[in-house]
Parts: sequence; C-alpha cells; structure tokens
Amino acid sequence: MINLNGFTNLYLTSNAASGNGGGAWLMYSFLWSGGRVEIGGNDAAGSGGGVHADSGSFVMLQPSPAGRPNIYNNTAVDNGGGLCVLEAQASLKDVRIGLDFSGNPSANRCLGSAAGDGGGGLALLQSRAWLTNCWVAYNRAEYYGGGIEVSGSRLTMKGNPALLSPGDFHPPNRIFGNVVSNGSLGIGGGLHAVDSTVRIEDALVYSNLALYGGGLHADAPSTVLVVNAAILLNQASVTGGGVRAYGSITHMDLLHCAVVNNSRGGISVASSAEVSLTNCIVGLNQSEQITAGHSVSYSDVAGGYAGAGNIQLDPFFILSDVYDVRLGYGSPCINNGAVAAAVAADAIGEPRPFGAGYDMGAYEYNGDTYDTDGERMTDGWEADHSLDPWVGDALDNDDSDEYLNIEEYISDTDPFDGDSHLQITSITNGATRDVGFLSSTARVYALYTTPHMTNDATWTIVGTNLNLRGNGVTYTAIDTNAPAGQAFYRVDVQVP
Ligand SMILES: [Ca+2]
Ligand SMILES: [Ca+2]
Ligand SMILES: [Ca+2]
Ligand SMILES: [Ca+2]
Repeated sequence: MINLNGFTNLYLTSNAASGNGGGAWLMYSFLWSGGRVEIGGNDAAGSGGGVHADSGSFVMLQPSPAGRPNIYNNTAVDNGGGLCVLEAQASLKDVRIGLDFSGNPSANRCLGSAAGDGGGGLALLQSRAWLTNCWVAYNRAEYYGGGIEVSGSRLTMKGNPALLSPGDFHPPNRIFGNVVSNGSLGIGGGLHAVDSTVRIEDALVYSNLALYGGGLHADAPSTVLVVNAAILLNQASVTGGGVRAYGSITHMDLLHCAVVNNSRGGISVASSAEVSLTNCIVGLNQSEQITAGHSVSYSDVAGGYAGAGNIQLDPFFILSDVYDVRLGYGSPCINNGAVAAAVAADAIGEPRPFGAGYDMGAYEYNGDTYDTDGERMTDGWEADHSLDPWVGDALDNDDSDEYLNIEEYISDTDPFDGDSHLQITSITNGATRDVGFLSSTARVYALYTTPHMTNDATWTIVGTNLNLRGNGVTYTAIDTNAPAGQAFYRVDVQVP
C-alpha cells in the first residue's frame, strides 16, 4: 500500500511482490516525501525488499518534523533487502536503515548470490548515491555487504554536524551490527564495494561481522577513500576484521581514521591490493594491525610500522564509552599528524587543524572545549591552574577557601589561592551605588539586589546588569536606581 497522504507522509508497509520492489518498484520515477517515511515489513522475491529504484529513478529521503525516515524489516531474495538502487540515483539524509520508528533494531535482509551482489540494508548497482548522517544497522546478507553493497557504483557518505544531537560526539554516519552470515563465503559485514568508487567520511563503523572484511571490504577494481572514521570492534572470522582490501587495482586510502579493537586483523590487504594510511591510529586489533609493506605515515600504529612520522604510543583515548576514540589530554597523537589541507574538519565538524598541527585519528583535540575526565572543567583551564585533566578533582578544595575546584572553574579564580574567589570588593554609596568585584575576561557576570537579607529573599536583577563581560580587573557594576534605605547585592558568574 502506498499512502502519500497529500504528498506529505509516505508509508510503504507490509506489502509483497513476486518480482522486484516489495513496497514499490520505480522505473524512471522520483520518490520523495516531505513528511514521515516508513518503509517496513515488505518482501520481494527479486531485489529491493522495501523499494526497488530502477532505470533512471531518483530516491530522495530526508528527515521532517515528523522524524527520520526508517527502512526496516524488509526482505529480498536477490539484492537490497531494504532498498535496491539499480542504474538509478539516491540521496538519503538522516535515514535509518535497519531501525524502526522507535529506534529499535529491525533488520532488513537479503540472500543475494554467491556469484556477487547482496546488500542487506542497501544495494547500489551501477548507481550513484549520496548518504548524509545515515545509520545502517543490524542488516543481514548471505554473501556480500551485510549493511551496504556497492557494485559498479559511486557512493559518497559525508557527515553534516548541524544534524547531530547536542553533545553527541559520535560521528554522524554509522554502520553497525550488520552481518554477512554465510559460513564459507561471507564478505563485507558493514559494506562491500566492488568495481566502485566509494568515499566514506565522518563515520562510525562498529560491531559488524563477516568472514572477510568485518567492517569494510573493497574488491578489485575499486577506489575507496575513508576520512574521519572510527572503525571499531568489527569481527572477521577469517581475515580483515576492521578493513580488507583485495585484488589488484584496488586502492584504499585511510585518512584521519582510528582502526581499533577489531578481531582477525585491523587492516588486511591481499592479492596486490594497495592501501595507504595518513594521520591514522591503529591498535589493539587481534592478530595483525596492518598487513606489512604498505604506505603508512604520520600514524600511531601499535607495535610500530615503517614510514615517515609514525609513532607507537598509547593514544590516550578518552573512552567515556567503548566507541569514544576522542584524544584525551596529553595524547601523543595531538599535533603530530601531517598537514592534510583537504581535511578542514574532524568527524563531528570541529575545525582542523586546531593548535599547532593536525591530529591523528578521527577527532581534532581542542583543550578549550575538551573535558577529558568529564567533570565539567575544561582541560585547558585545569592545565593552566595546576590541576590534572585526567583526575576527577572537581569536588576538592585545594586552597581551603569556601569554594570547590568546580566553583573556582566557574568563577575562573585560582584553586590554589585561598584569597582568590568570587567576591564583592567594594560598594560605594552616592547618587548611585557602585559594586566592585574582581572579574575574568573569560566569564560573564550579573548583579542582583534584595531589600532584606532573609533565607527566602527575592533577588532581582539590577537594571541592565546582565551578561556583563569581565574585564580582567575590578569590574564596577552600577545601580543607578538605588533605594534610599538599605539594599543587599549579589554577583553571579557564569561560563559564557
Ligand atoms: Ca591539533
Ligand atoms: Ca576536566
Ligand atoms: Ca578552593
Ligand atoms: Ca581559590
């Protein structure tokens, strides 16, 4: 059933086709919706369990106030369990493939064939596709591309940090939990590319599973560029846990990636494929980090690897969760990458380079905003004030004044000087009342007053004395309308 609901919402649910396109089969057509999109529970005996976009068609899916598009629980016998794009184009923004509308796992599946193709969530066959902030998760194929199959196609995946939830530091494109299940031929758990040009940026690729190439697998002839990606905890039963490149005329470049904790190899290269790494971090992968003999530079590789600028040191990941490969305070990967002029931002859109140079890995460290120990005092402030950015000391009071370290941070006072804390230093009584306090140029202040100093006193802002930027010396806030009798004053401080 297609219900375009005034061309607003698009529901394609619980249909079946004896050929292609369980929910819809498009030929020379345009599929778009400005509203809620659900493509779920459809089955095709051919390709495109949810939708089969064929022959010059164009599929454009994007979020709306009603939520993100979801493609889930569709099955195909041939290619593209969720969506198959054949000699056509697709632009997908903020689409969830393999998750239902509530965000619960709901796999798309396809069988595909041992001879080639597959794509549990998405198949691109002789096609062109652009993916922005998409999640491809929990999908299954039998032979190739548990999440995505790219065959004879061009795929560009790029992040748009403006669409990230506030505080979410994980890269916006995510390929996770996808599986190719065949026990004797299962290739490319997250993504399989053959005869294709693929560019994956700003991506988190984790917990995918295959025999060969748990996370990403490139087959000849292919050109694959991966930028600002974290490839973590993927598994290959045979080889290429994180990434595998196979066959001559296959070239894979990894730039600013972290390939960590994958099993049966971090980056495995076979049969004359070529791989190059720049500004990457590779470590903790089981059995091998990177197959020997490839071009690796300005990278941190566990156990070491020949090449200019390479190091072998603990990268000091923050690890606030197992997918958190942001660099912590003092990481040797900070500022030790090569100049990568083409990479202007990191996996979540923070500008590169920050500070004295480009950082290795998917993230660019910024001491003015990073808080390695997660206790709300920035690394830069802690380091400037003789505190340890790795040690939780926010609730200490090192100078035994009345203010905890976190309060000294908020007021930008010295946590090791008992005389330094936020305080009113003078009040002059004349035609106006002038309230003086020591201020920081990095903080904003407000002046409040009350006529009676009681526990339930009502404090009101004094005139326009809100958001006063400190001046680094004594700031004088002026009450131009002071009452004739007594008044009490209070100064508030905030991190702007
Ligand atoms: Ca830097
Ligand atoms: Ca901190
Ligand atoms: Ca103190
Ligand atoms: Ca102090």
